Amino acid sequence: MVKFETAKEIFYTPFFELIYKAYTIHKENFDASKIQACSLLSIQTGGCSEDCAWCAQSSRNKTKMPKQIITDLKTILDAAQKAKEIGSSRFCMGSSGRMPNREFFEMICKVVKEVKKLGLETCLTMGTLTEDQVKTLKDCGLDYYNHNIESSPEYYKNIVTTRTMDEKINTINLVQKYDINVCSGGIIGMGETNEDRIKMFVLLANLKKPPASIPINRLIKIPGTPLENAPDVDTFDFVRSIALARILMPKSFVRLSAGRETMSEELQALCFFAGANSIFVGEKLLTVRNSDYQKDFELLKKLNMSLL
Ligand code: DTB
Repeated sequence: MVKFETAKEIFYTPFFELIYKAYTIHKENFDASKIQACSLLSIQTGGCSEDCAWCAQSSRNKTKMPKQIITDLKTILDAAQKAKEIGSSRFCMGSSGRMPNREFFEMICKVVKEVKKLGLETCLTMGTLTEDQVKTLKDCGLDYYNHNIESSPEYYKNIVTTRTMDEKINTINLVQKYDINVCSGGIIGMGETNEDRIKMFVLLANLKKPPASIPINRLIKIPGTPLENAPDVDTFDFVRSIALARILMPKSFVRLSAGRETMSEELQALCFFAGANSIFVGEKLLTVRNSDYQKDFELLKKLNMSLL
């Protein structure tokens, strides 16, 4: 059981000592010259009934993104093939909405099986799941389910009112019960304090099993969302957050996720040093442009790093 006070002490360790410690732990558990590449595709976009303050896809936000669904299997498999060709090992598929409906769910199971045939790991993110749905996803061979806790339980209430943290944890527990790998992390930069960030990582570390993947996103301030004018995150606090995740969850992949397109190469390098060992590659995240993947690969080359 990780205690908040212990995690806080780690977070506020003198900066270089902190990242040195994170790097040391990283090297003990991983080949620190390797970066995992994952790609994203939004299969159902927009029209979401939830009110997540950061999200372009909520119908309650002024972004007013109409619901769009890719129903054509070939379009999805072409995207997966492209992801594989550029070097991704995992294909992550997103669907907006509180919970998948029956028809969509059946289609997605077929998709998972087909994507796996391409030799890619599969990950889905589509909100709250029932136990039956989790069971079905396991039977389909789904490798990972992404369900972020986003922030501390206390701060979560300020940014989402249509879903509780308990509901989130319930889905995560179900996913773990059926032995599907959990991908869960959060967003830094929604106006939360460092204490909230620390609490988020403590909660993740204290799950029945720490998540196998921990996406750490730096908020993309999307115009029309309530967080469009959120204050900038202090760069060193961001790196401290990465280092804390690495130290508390040494065996998990820590993904430097959304927000990389506005990070300098130096900041990304610092994040890798602090223990981040996974990125999203490809033209798009869910609704927003991603960092240029050719540039990503050039950066890895400059750092003598390569894809896993
Ligand atoms: C995660 O933590 N980040 C990804 C993935 N899990 C689903 C999503 C990033 C989305 C960035 C904003 C957008 O494209 O709309």
